[in-house]
Amino acid sequence: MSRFSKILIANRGEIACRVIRTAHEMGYSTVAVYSEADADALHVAMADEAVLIGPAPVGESYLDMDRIFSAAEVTGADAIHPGYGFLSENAAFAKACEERNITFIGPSEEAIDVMGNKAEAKRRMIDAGVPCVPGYEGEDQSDSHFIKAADEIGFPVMVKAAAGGGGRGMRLVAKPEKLEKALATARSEAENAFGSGELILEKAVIEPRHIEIQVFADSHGNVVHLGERDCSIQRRHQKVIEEAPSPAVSEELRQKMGAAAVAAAKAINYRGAGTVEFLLGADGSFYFLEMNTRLQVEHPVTECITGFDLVEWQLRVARGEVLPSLQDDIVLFGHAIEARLYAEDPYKDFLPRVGTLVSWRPAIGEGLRCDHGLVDGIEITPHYDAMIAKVIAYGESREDARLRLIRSLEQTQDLGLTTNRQFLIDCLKHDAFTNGEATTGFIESYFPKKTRTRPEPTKQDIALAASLLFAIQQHDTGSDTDGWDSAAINISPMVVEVGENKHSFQIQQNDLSSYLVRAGEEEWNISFLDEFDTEIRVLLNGVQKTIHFAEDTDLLHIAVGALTFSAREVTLAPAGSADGAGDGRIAAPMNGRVIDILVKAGDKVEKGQIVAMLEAMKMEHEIPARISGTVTSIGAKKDDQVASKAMLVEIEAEEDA
Ligand code: MV4
Repeated sequence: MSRFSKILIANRGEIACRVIRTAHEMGYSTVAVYSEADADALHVAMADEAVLIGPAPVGESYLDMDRIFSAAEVTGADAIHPGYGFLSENAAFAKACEERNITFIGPSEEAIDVMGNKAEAKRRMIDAGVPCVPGYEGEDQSDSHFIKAADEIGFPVMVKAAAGGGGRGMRLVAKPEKLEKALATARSEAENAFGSGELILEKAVIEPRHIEIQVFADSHGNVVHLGERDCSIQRRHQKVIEEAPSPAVSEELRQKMGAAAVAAAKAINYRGAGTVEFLLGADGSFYFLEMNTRLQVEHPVTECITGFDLVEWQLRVARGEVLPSLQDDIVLFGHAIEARLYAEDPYKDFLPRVGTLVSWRPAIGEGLRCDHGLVDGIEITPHYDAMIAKVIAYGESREDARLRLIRSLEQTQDLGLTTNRQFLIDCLKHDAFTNGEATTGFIESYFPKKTRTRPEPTKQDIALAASLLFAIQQHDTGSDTDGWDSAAINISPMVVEVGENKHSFQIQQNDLSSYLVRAGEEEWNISFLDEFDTEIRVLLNGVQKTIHFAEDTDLLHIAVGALTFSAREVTLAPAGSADGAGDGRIAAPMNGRVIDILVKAGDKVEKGQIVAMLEAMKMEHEIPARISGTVTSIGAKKDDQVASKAMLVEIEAEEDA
């Protein structure tokens, strides 16, 4: 049988890390490949060896077979795991591996090929007795034939690209008079996207659930199924939340769908991990949709409820072993839910967001799992998928898993990056999901664009940020220990910018780490207790809580509960006018005592001229004017004890400066 010892993972991100973990556990050595954009990625660090295969664009790196094969050659890798996406369902790649005597950890070239074409796949499934949506998948591609077929099927119908997948090139047609136009656009879209204009027709199933069955086959003729996953919560054919088992599938239905999926795999002589996708109608009828000939993103929920490691199964099958468990020994227990964390903005039409993940702390705890390939400071670039992590929770019941997953997402720290974390929490808390009633229409029905609003921090949250910014500043300048004078009342103005808005506070320091923060009529007593890593315990008006923070140049990213926001101090920032009038406000740079004010109202001053002297941190500080102009007011006098940022001198800029 095929023996291998060194596995190259032709992928990146969380799935590369996932495969490497099991490969190492089983005693294999591993080779990572990476693009220039991924030099600092976790999968590169985890693998025994790593090879740079090219620049960031996928066509010149992860999709380039030649570069992958040369990485295998220089490292002596004798097996390739393709992960998902990229080359995982590329029949030519599977074939090329075989030709080079490299074990492709996946199905045969032929199986990939059959399932790559919807029309061909459907014909094979119908022959195998797998239920398919009534439709037309014949060779006659003329409009007249499609029109006749649609009449027989009955409207509404779906027009789909035979070479398509994941909803691309798909059209819902409600009325006969709309069919010709839909055929024309679908045909040209398919031509452009897949290089083939071949179409099929299907009866449209209304508001279906997306149920898929995990299958596994070895090369000795054994085929099993590992139950279903419900992937109904999607948007634009991108899965968002998946679970196993499905709340809509009874044991009886599971047996039927499982048997159909096993029949599908047997019909094409399948080997390895595969997923048979079905649409499930409200009446319990189910129809074959397509088969994915790879390990899927959402495989962890199946691992949770079966107790199996599916990557281990893949490697065992690839080296010729019999499946570790046969159907009678496969029992499902408990419930698992996975949420996909995307770097995207749910409040701006789910636009992908790039940027630096300043601080990343996945939640840990009983029944929790997080699959990711992230490290602090990693750049999320536009070159690859926006999915950055999968957060998974397991529990005895669906409700146990749901509650754990919500808490896990609330505790996950993804500071610095815009993600869909809060949106995932909102979905998981929605009644339709809670009751197990979500269909593929879930997001459109319950979270339409106009109802999605960004959660905003409260004034109290911002007061907390203001006091933390203040405390960090004092710590950084050393003035928390040297400049603080218990005899003086130090009240500092503090203006904090969050998004577009500025918020003004007065901060009175009561103790080394204790502040009274005021904004108008409101006030908060804030003390900082213990600090650990990126966590700080605060006492806020008598209630202790933990907040998380990370500094990113002048921005402070802060998480209070599930809410994350970023704040910046702008107390001394120019008012914003182009003439820099704000520069005329000369403030104390730190807490201290005024030695002298060297100007008076009405004086003309030159830029750079010393206008005040301050004693702070046991030193004298000369404070210069930042602009030339006329002194308009004086804010302190000799021997005053002043707080950081207190106004000392105000200067109006020269007219013709
Ligand atoms: C359908 C359908 C209704 N009726 N086919 C979308 C992805 C692609 N794999 C097939 N898809 C659909 N095919 C018939 N005959 C509805 C969908 C569909 C869908 C399927 C699964 C998950 C989410 C979906 C969202 C919209 C439409």
